[in-house]
Amino acid sequence: MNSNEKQVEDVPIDHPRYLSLKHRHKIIEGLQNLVVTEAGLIAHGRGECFDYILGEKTNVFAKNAIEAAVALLLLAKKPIISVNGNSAALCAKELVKLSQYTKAPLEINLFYGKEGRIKAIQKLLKREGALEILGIEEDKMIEIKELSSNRRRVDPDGIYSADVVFVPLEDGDRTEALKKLGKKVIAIDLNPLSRTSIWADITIIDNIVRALPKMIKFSKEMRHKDQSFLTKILVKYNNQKTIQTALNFIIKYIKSQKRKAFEIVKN
Ligand code: PTJ
Repeated sequence: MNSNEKQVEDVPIDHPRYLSLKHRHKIIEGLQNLVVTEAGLIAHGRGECFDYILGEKTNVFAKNAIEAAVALLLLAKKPIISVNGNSAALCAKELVKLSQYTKAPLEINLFYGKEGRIKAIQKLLKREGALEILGIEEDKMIEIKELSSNRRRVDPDGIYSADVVFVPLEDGDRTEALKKLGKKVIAIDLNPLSRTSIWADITIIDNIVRALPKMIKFSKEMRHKDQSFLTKILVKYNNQKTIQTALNFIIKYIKSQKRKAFEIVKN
């Protein structure tokens, strides 16, 4: 047992922040296995902070976005799920399941292209049953000229030719580039003000660890529905409203927590 595994064992199951600590250790384990990059730890911390002020639950605006996201994935002609280090460390199993239900292949696409990371993520996804993984053949990759980061290198059979790209948890420059290429983008991001959130067509403002199991549940239920049923869900959906509702929720939530904190201090 390594020191991280020992620390996980030491977290008591009745600890008020048990789940949050468990996810932290998954990210640390990912760092030790090369799946996660050092900056991924910082990204996770930023996510935790937003999760806190979202009440650490899937709010109604996130649930509506999840339903619309699944409808869009099921309606897509060529959907793709982009996988990075943090999403693989936290939710490899769920990504594989979602890929199976929505028939959207998985493509590994990393911001930090460190030696051995693609192999480490590939191994993790395979262990969870992934059959087809794109983004792993160096020679096959082509570049998106709208993007200068390492993420510009994409698979011609995946992100490059996809009409709908699902980007759980990532940095903002790519969503903007994908939109410029005429693709529809679905994002999961706890920060409603990030560039990813603002540029995406559908922004799921929730923690990936809660959002993905719900996406799987919706896709199981919705995958046999006809096109007009799925289209109606999309037509009703408004992403600007989602972001505004999330921001209003945060303001209200912080005010209510402030009142609670004062009551505790007074008593
Ligand atoms: O594995 P790589 O090399 O592709 O790199 C991945 C990271 C995440 C390091 C890279 O994409 C990055 O630096 O991302 P940013 O710019 O820090 O953005 C990450 C976004 O994800 C932030 O807006 C966070 O609030 C959000 N976030 C972090 N953890 C979660 C999350 N959103 C949903 N669920 C989370 N668990």
